[in-house]
Amino acid sequence: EAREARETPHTPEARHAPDGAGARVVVGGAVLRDGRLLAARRSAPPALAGRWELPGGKVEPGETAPEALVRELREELGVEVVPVARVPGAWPLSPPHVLQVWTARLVSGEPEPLQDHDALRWLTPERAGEVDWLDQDRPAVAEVVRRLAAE
Ligand code: 9L3
Ligand code: MG
Repeated sequence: EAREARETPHTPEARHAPDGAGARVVVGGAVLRDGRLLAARRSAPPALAGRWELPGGKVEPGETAPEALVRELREELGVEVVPVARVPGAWPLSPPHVLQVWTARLVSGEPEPLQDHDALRWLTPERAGEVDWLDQDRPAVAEVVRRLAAE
């Protein structure tokens, strides 16, 4: 019973720990094409409008993160992507959400800002720092850019 108490995430810390039990995953996609990274400017909510992100959204019950990414990018941008690899790390959003990022290959469609965004840009690694990324996306973007630049 003592062991069970230790392993069961009843504390706020456990619920809100990145990747911990109880965390709700938001998946962002680092969509790549021809050596460029897709950035999307949020139009909502007001607190985030104007900031740039790796497009994506909440993983729903019964979905894996890559499945959610495919669905979100279809809904938000009208494109088909194939998730490639998880970018190591998990970044806290407002509790209980945490951001995980996957690289993804664009396989069909031309991205359009259909919902939640009002602008898109394809950034070369050199220019990835030119947009005002959401704070939580910055470390993942930095890692993706390091990999792109090394290619
Ligand atoms: N969020 C942060 N960075 C991202 C994404 C896709 C999402 N790359 C944050 C913004 C919202 C929350 O996660 O507060 C849920 O995202 P959405 O479902 O509104 O896209
Ligand atoms: Mg979204």
